[in-house]
Amino acid sequence: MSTLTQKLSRPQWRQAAWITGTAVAIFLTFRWLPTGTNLNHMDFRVDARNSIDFCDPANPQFVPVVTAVSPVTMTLSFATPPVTGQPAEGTLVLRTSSGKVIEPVDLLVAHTKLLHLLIADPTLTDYQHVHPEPGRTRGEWTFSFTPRLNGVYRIFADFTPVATARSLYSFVDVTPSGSVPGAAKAPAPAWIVAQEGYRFMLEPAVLPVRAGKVADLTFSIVRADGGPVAMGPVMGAYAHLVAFDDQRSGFAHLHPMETDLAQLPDAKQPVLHFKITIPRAGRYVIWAQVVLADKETFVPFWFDVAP
Ligand SMILES: [Cu+2]
Repeated sequence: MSTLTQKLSRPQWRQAAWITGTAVAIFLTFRWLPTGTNLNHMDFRVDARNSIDFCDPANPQFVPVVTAVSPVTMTLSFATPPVTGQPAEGTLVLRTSSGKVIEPVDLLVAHTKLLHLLIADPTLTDYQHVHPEPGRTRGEWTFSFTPRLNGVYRIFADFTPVATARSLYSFVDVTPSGSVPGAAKAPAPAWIVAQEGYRFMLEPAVLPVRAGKVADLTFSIVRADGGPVAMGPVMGAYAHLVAFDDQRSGFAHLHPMETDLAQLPDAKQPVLHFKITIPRAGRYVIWAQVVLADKETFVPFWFDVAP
């Protein structure tokens, strides 16, 4: 009989048994408790040369979502087929390249939401930004949007997996039936837009904006009547900018340098600063999203990027 067993008295044995039992119970409890995401970074790996690069929020790049291979596919279904001009109730499922569905527990909250949908019509004159909610079935997300124009709508998904902690994207196209008369047409390039009693300005520090060069943008608003501009937070910032190329091959999601919501922008002429790098020359639109006097407002700035 080993020396240890000889040395331990009955109470000591009982104590050792208690400690071991408790340790096993704690271990099993932790094993049993949901540990958050069951996905790991391998679920987000794609063996393709042109796979999507995870995006660094500090240095927003334009991501060619359509041409790059994403490790996540998005499927979409509607309660009833979408019709132009009518609300469409959609259900989407995100699946990793390993076939696993992506649930709320698998995503980090980014800009106050788990999942962002950026929706645009072919002319990029109907841009909408919606936030799906988890559906009743695991892996399902539900949302609603009203296509205002004709043609093939592109729905980009923007999310941040817990497993990678970096933004990732996917997209799907949907064609509402029905149509509205007339063809929408993108306006001419302009860095100043008058809309809803406001003047919106987006000023690049250097013109023209050149491909591959960081562009410093200053966004500001004044009221046409000179009154105060009541800006409210949207997705944890005072403005969000989303840039698309006119082919909708991808986008860049920009957030202001001014991240402290306690720092209210100037009431007369609020000013926010952004950075963007656009890899290729061409025609682009930046949609600015702000909340003014509690009303969500979207403003398009069309511009050309020089080679
Ligand atoms: Cu969002």
